[in-house]
Amino acid sequence: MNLDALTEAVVKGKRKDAVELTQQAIRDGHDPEKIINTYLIPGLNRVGERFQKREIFVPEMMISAKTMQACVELLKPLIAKDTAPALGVIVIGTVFGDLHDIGKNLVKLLLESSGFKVVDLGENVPSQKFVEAARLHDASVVGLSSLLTTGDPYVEETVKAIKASDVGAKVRIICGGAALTPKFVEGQCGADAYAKDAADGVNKIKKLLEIAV
Ligand code: B1M
Repeated sequence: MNLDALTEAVVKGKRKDAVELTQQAIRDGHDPEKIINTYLIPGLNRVGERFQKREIFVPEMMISAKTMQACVELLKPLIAKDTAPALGVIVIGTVFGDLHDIGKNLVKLLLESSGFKVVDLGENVPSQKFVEAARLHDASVVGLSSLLTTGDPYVEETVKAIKASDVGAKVRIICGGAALTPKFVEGQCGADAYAKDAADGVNKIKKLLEIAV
């Protein structure tokens, strides 16, 4: 089965087709993580390019995002493993002013399937909420997601607020998302790690916590 049609269905926001193609791919035994990384994410990347060229507008981008989310919902149970949350607590959220949550949700899914407990603060999260949640849940790591370049000041503010707080000495901070670079995250903001994608995020968190990868 040619799964390029799945990418095309995401680009065009054809939710019914995309869901049927995902179901077919599952039946054919395709690896769920590969379906996401090789066919769904590239579809949304193309949507982003078309948006940038003003070939499409926010409503179309929203329809494609919902199409992708419907497919991920089908794949989730196949990725999530029933492991005991023994590896530590990760507080995760998208920074203030940013409503993008698809990437963050993928990071959450992979972390949970790797045995972490994840406290998801959602989107548009003010810096103090990260600090309070880290304290309340005795988190080992706080993860920030940021897709908009206008979110850079909030990434910096949040990292600095956590570092300056009573939990700052204990909690490690990792940041990821299309708007960020390792130089900005680790250099300017002073976070402990930058992650380029969800799998890299899980590996870097394990390294920060000295858990064998
Ligand atoms: Co928006 N948007 N959007 N958008 N959107 C981008 C990000 C953009 C790059 C599109 C473009 O112009 N090419 C652009 C940002 C430009 C910039 O700042 N430089 C943009 C814009 C401008 C906007 C609006 C301002 C548009 C407007 O209103 N005029 C607006 C902002 C709203 C807001 O947030 N305040 C907006 C709105 C939206 C929708 C609501 C329509 C929708 C989001 C729906 C949702 O998330 N529920 C949307 C979408 C879908 C996109 C694109 C097309 C796709 C994003 C996505 O989900 N990608 C995006 C273009 C693009 O990224 N190519 C775009 C798939 C996802 C799996 O990837 O999120 O990058 P990503 O996550 C990856 C990695 O980055 C990493 O791992 C993930 C998986 O491997 N990662 C982490 C992410 N977080 C991590 C955290 C970690 C570790 C790794 O550790 C904690």
